[in-house]
Amino acid sequence: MPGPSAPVLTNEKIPNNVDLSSDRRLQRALEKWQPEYINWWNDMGPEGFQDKDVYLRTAISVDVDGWAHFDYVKMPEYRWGIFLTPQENDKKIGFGDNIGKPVWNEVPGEYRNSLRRLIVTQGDTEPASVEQQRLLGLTCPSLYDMRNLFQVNVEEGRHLWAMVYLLHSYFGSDGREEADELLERRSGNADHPRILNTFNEPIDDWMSFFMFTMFTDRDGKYQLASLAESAFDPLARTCKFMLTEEAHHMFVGQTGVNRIVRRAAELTKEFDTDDIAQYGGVPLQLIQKYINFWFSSSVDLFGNERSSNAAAYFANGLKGRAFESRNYDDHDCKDAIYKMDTLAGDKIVEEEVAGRNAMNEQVRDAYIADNQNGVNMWNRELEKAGIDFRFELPNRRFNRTVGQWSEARFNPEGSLITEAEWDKKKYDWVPSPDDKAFVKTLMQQVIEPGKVAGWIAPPNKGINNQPPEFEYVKL
Ligand code: BYC
Ligand code: FE
Ligand code: FE
Repeated sequence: MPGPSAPVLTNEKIPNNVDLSSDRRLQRALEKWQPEYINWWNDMGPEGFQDKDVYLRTAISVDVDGWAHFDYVKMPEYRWGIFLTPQENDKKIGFGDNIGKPVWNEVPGEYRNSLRRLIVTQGDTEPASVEQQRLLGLTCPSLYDMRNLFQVNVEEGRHLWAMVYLLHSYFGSDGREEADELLERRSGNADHPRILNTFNEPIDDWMSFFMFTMFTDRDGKYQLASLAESAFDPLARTCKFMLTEEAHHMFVGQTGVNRIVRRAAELTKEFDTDDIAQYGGVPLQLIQKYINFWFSSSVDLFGNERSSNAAAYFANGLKGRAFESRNYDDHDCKDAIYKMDTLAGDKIVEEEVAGRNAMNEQVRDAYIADNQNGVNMWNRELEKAGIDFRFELPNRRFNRTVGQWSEARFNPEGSLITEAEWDKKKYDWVPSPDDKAFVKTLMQQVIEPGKVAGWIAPPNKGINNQPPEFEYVKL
């Protein structure tokens, strides 16, 4: 519940901390886009629950302690706002050729196309994920989970607003056109798909949803953190605030999978078998297959191992590495060397690559390490239960569709295999049609407050200090 000193939502049509009302042209342009956005939300947003009251968090400022306001709201009436972290005095560019020079508050002409492209690619993922998840409310394992789904969805909607604000403010009529197109592409549509591969994959069961929020939203964390380093300061400031919301999305994934693992461990012990499908649990092997699929797809999202695009973004200050100042010493990288595995015929050999050309791979390294921490937590759940099975992240070469490893087949350990071996084994590694059909049988909607479906353990605690049995959605 909001404390007595919590700030109240403003009456402006578009809540913001960017003094929107002082720029009438921009305000009018965004107010014209707003009904288009609402149309898109009504068509492509959560199916079946648009008129229900949902207990949601709304960003109302960027104050560390007071940014989040919790209350019941009908999703189409959610106050999607524009919030940038405060401008810092004398802020300097932190990496690349322009290091030490003041950050930019306008878009330099020579970087206009590159920046627009980065912003559009980022923006495109946000509505894509809402489209991918639109039917999940119909099969939610609890009201608590349904609420978390909708929370993630409205915040991805706000992230779209964040990018559209930049396109409208800084990119003139091309920016407005791009903003319109962000509402026109559709996840999974053969003729008009979303830009990046993972955002065209179906998310039609909750196993996939939790894996996506674990692995794919974490790509969001690393990409946003990379853009938060940008010399184009409005982009940096908007991404910095988006990261605040992102933490909850990954929490949903991390704890969601953890609860599936806990339930699986309970059933394994209760019936003294790991064949727990017959008792309505998700076998650990099957959880591993979902990990393999969503991790490998998300690993694709970092782009080519060697990228001259990424080298130019870095040199020019458009996009750094995630947590550039905190986690790296050399912020120039002109003379840096990065040692990278490369496929040479049927051998994997180490090669030296110019550091700036290896930016995508460096961010991917950090991303993989972060995921490993999450997997370790799931394994502790198994350890506590006295079960020997352990989850593993597949090797980064496994099941790739982008970059050098997409040119051959690899097993989860990362060894080169033949196409024939892949065909024979692939459904030992990623979910088969039968696996998906089984998972579908588990996806039965549970909506009684405090009750949870049989394939997943209840949450440890509720949201915003409310109890788990709170009426998170009024049906
Ligand atoms: N699928 O030189 P390369 C999030 C294309 S998630 C399809 O390596 P670059 C969220 C690439 O576009 C965060 N195509 O590219 C999470 C390029 O195309 P062209 C999203 C791909 O630029 C959950 C070509 O391959 N944000 O926020 O170095 C829920 C050559 O590639 C893919 C961003 O991605 C792919 N996976 O790196 C909601 C940040 N990967 O030029 C939200 C902005 C590459 O040949 N984007 N290609 O037509 C970027 O920084 C870069 O575009 C990338 C790619 C890192 C994605
Ligand atoms: Fe997002
Ligand atoms: Fe997210």
